[in-house]
Parts: sequence; C-alpha cells; structure tokens
Amino acid sequence: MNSTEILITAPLLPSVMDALESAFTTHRLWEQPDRHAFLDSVGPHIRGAATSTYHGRIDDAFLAQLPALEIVASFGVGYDNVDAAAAAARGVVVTNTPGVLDEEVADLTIGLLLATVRQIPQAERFLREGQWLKGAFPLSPTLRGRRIGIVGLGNIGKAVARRLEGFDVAVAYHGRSKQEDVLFDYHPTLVGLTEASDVLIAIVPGGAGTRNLIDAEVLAALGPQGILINVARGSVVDEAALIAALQSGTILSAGLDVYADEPRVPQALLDLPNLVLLPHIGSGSVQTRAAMGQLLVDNLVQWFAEGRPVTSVPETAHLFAG
Ligand code: NAP
Ligand code: 8YV
Repeated sequence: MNSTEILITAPLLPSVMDALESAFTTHRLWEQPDRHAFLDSVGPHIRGAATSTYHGRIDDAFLAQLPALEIVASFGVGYDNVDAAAAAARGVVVTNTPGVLDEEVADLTIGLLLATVRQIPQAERFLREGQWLKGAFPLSPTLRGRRIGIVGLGNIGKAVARRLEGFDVAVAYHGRSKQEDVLFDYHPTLVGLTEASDVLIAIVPGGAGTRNLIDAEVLAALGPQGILINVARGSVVDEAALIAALQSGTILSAGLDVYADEPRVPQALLDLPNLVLLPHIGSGSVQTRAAMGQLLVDNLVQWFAEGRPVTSVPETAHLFAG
C-alpha cells in the first residue's frame, strides 16, 4: 500500500479490490453512512477513482467534491456512466477497458442472434415442460437469406461482422462516417440501413449522442419479419416504441442484453414470448471480466507511476503527453 488515496465507488471484482488495496490507500464510498460528510473530509485527498457502469453517474457535481482528482478508471468499454467532457474540463483523465472484451461480446452477440431467430430458449422450455411428448416444437424463422445491419462498426461491431462472414449472410453497417478500409456496404442513414436489413444489431456507445437512436420510425422500417438485437445500451433504443412494435407485430422479435433502467426490465417485455432477454452478460465470462479488471488496475498504477494511463477515452487523451 502507498499513500496515494483512491476512491472506490462500489464493490469491484475481488481480484480488483485486492490489487487496488495493495497498491493504494483505498476508501469505500458505498460503506459510508453519510457520503456528503465523508466526501467533505476525505474528498480533498482523493487523487484517483475506480468505478463501473452500475455505480451511479460520475458527473460534474460529483467531480466538484474531489478537487485533487487526477483520474477516473471505469470498468467497461462503454463509459456513458462518466461525464468525460466535464472531467476533461477539470483536467481529470478518464480511462475505460477497450479491446480486451471484443471477442467475448461478439461471441455472445452471435449466440443471442441465433437464440432469437431459432427460438432456442423457447424450444428448451418446451422440452423441459414435457410438451415434446404431446407434439413437435413449432417451426421457427430462419437466419438463411437474412441481411444483417450493424449499427456501430467499431471494435466489437467488427468482431461480430467477422463472425457473420462465416454464416454466409449479407452484412452492411451504419455509423456517422464511412470507413474506407471496410468492404461492407455503408449506409449514411440508419433508416437507409434498416430498409436494407432484416436484422439490426446495435453495438454503439450509449449516452446523449445515441439516445433513442432506434425509434418507432426505425422499427417500422425494419418491418414485420425484422429482428432487433441490442447489445449496446438500453438508452440506444426507445424501449416504449420497441414494446409497442413487438406487441403490434411491427417487428417479428428481439434479442436484448441491455435495458433502459437495469436491472429493472419492464413487465411488458417479460410478458412477450417472442423475445430472448439476457441480463447484460456480453462480457460476462470469468476470463474477460478478469482482463477488464486488470486493465482498470493497470490504468491507475501506470498513471501514478508514469503520468500517463494505458487506455484513456478520446475526450481526455490531450491531457497527458504521448
Ligand atoms: P467503439 O470501438 O468505439 O465503436 C463504436 C462504434 O459506434 C463506432 O464504429 C462509431 O462509428 C459508432 N458510433 C458512435 N456514435 C454513433 C452514432 N451517434 N451513430 C451511429 N454510430 C455511432 O466501441 P466498442 O468497443 O465497439 O463498444 C461499443 C459499445 O458497446 C460500448 O460503448 C458499450 O456501450 C457497448 N458494450 C456492451 C457490452 C455488453 O455487455 N452488452 C459489452 C461491451 C460494450 P462512427 O464514429 O463512424 O459513428
Ligand atoms: C461491462 C459493458 O460488463 O464494457 C461495457 O461497456 O457493458 C460490459 O462489458 C459493464 O459495463 C460492467 O458492469
């Protein structure tokens, strides 16, 4: 342990807690009965913070209570839980965990796609309930001939696209800009991509820039045989519009790993049979979560040893040399 004081906003993996506690003087925010009094007394000494998606938002008001803060290290590649622009304005570096989870999340995305199209969970429930003894499981839709539209062809989107090439299906994408080194068809508008697709896979960042990107208009363009797979963030989809589209048959079905108000999932989604619902497990293997945790620790350790983190988010990359 050294004298550098770190705030941990809520419990992290045991391996991460052990590593942080052996490298720094740590403070556990969630154990404080009076957070304001605690931050008033200890806040001025805190130089680093470790956080994660579900730990509550690190916004400007929160940052204001930590005047000596130099770095916020967040667990997860998506960092919509941190106001990175506010951090940058205060000279605070923000780090995330890119790269170490791409293949894991892409595997899960393909699993969710197949489970949704071929109704794998529904078929398993059918067998377990003894219904096979009374007759065959109904025939499912197919992946054959489907055109897949990827919304956000970033690190994870590309890993999904690589896998889809082995499935002999057409792949196209939408993002804010065309990627010249990519051979998949590019659509400058999301509605354009959707009209040319039978399945949409959302894997963009969350936050204000993508809030309700997939709305009633996009769902109508997907059409009655269309399927939505969302492994991005719940905020990317207008959840009320999605529920209405599923209830009315505007689209065929959906596979969801993420929701607007996790871990709460609307009853209307739970009540719909034509859905596959997962509890935000895209990166959730022992190995990948350990790699994400190690990267969070490495960011803090390297920052305090060398004055530069391993993986800064773009908004704060100008704050340090090299
Ligand atoms: P990334 O490499 O930064 O890629 C993000 C992609 O989204 C880029 O290609 C970007 O292209 C596109 N994009 C950004 N804003 C957009 C907008 N407003 N409209 C359309 N496209 C936009 O990120 P990543 O590592 O692949 O991760 C993507 C996201 O997946 C994360 O931020 C996180 O929210 C989510 N995620 C979920 C899980 C899970 O467990 N379900 C796990 C990991 C990540 P342009 O710049 O050209 O627009
Ligand atoms: C994390 C994720 O598990 O990396 C992300 O953006 O959504 C997941 O991999 C999650 O953020 C941590 O709870």
